[in-house]
Order: sequence, then structure tokens, then C-alpha cells
Amino acid sequence: MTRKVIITCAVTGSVHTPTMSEYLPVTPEQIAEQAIGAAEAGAAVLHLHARNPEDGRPTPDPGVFMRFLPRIRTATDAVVNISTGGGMPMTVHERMQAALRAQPEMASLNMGTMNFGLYPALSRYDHWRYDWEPAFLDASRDFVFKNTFADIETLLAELGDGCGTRFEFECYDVGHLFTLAHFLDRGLVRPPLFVQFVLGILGGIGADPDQLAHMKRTADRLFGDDYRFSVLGAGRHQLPLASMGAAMGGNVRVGLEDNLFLDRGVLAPSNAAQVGRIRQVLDGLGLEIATPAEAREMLALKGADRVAF
Ligand code: KMH
Ligand code: ZN
Repeated sequence: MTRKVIITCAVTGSVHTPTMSEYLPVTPEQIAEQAIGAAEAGAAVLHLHARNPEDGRPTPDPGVFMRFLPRIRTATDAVVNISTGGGMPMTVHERMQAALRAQPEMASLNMGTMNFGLYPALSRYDHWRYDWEPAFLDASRDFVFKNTFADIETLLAELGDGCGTRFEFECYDVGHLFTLAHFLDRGLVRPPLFVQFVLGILGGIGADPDQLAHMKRTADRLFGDDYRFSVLGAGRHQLPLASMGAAMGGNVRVGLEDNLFLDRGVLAPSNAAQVGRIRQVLDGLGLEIATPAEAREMLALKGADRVAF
């Protein structure tokens, strides 16, 4: 039987800012429209953040999420995955509020405290649309992306046990896999684990094939048949690493959260365009994409009828 590949599309995130691309969705309408487009193009999972509709600043406000989640649910069958990583300078408590309100089938869960360096982007732009953008990027020099053991336990209890939400475990380095194994040993996470290998974030593991192979080898040793992996390469590493991940037996993540470009020097006009591009690669590899229903089965999700939006 042909192996099915889950395409996750991360639609807007909190890493990029409006100056960097006119196509970055910011308002609830834009986020809904691009999420729906990505699902129509073949994404089975939509990883979602919210932004302040006035100026594009990342926001944890559940009220803003609730302006686009119902629209996406009505228009698509895709699995909704709500970020609990949020963005600077949100607290962990703030970061989990939207997911607690919406009780989605999936949410992200970041597996370690780290520095998340966005400031190198400062030197790439001379003019900014909004004053908050350079200050935001500069603040990443000294911001701690806090995901302690206690934070992870809280999210597993309140969202996992409390809401039946399952997780996209964001692992930015090999140590994060060992942390996940620790929670598996304690019985606080349950297979099948969906592990996102995140490569190329400043502060995490580098984006090269050797590192991806090392993540995969380590996860195989720790989790055996109890996990499925997906690959997220930041920036220009997105397509090559996702392609490599698919060839290695994994799933893929694309979207403007992780990369603004479609080709070298060419901005992606939409999230759907990146989904279309990875589909071409999967086709070339003889792989089929998973439908949302297949993704639900592969990841043991609770079903779209059990969310609160
Ligand atoms: N921005 C990605 C590198 C989250 O939302 O929880 C990681 C991410 C984190 O998607
Ligand atoms: Zn995210």
C-alpha cells in the first residue's frame, strides 16, 4: 500500500513580520482565506496562530482566534492545530488560552526552553511598516522561550487530559526528544506521538541533512514504532528538508510561518502555493498525501465534532 504523507501548513506564525511579505496573512479574514486555500491545495493539518488585525503583531487573544476558527471549520475538513508556542513576549499562561477555549483536535507543544533568535532578520530590511517590528525582532536577543517541565506538565494535563487534544511535539534539538521520552516513560504522553523535527531556528539544531538524520535515528531509538515524524526546515531549508523527510518515511510541514519564499528571491504568494510545491515533490517520490480523515486515523485524533468552535 502506498504510504500516505500528512502535509501540515503553518499559515502565519509569529516569526515573520508584515514588512517581510505582503502575503503574510494578518487579519482573521486573511488567515481564514489562506488556511482554507492551503486545505484545498492538500494540507490535512492547519497549524494556526493569531495576529492583531490592526498591525499584525502576534496575539494570544482567544477572541481573535474565534474570528477565524469557525470559518475554517465550516469551509474545510482539515484538522485544526492551535499553537501553544504563541510568540514574544507572551507568557505560557497566555499562550494556552486560545487552545483551552477552542479545544482543538491538535495543539503544538514545545519540548524545551530555549533562545529563539529572530534578530538576524533586522539587517535585511531598511524600512519597516510598523514600529513594533524591529523592536520585536531585537527583543529576541534576550527573550527566553519558556517551556519548562512544569509548563509541559500543565499543558498535557489541561489541554491533553482536559480537552482530549493531541499534540504536535515541537522538537528543536536532540535533547527535546529525550524530554519527550521522559514524558512517555511517565505515561503522560500516549502513542502515536506526532513529532515535529524543527531544524534551522537560531538556538536550535542546524538545518542540514546530517542533523535531520541524527534526529530521526535518535527518535527511532527512543520511540520505535510509537511515533510518526514530520519535518520543518526554517527559511530556505523548508523544501529540501521536507523533501528529505518525506523520502525518509516522514511527514512534512510547510507554510509562511516557517518560510516566506517559493523560489530563491520569489515570495510565496500564498500558503497554498507552498502546499502545491511540496505536493509536486511528493508526487515525484511516488507518495500520496493523507486526507484529513486519514490524518485523524494516523494520529488518533478525537474528531472534528468534538471541538469547541
Ligand atoms: N515557529 C516554529 C519554528 C509553535 O507554534 O508552538 C515553531 C512553532 C511553535 O510552530
Ligand atoms: Zn507555530
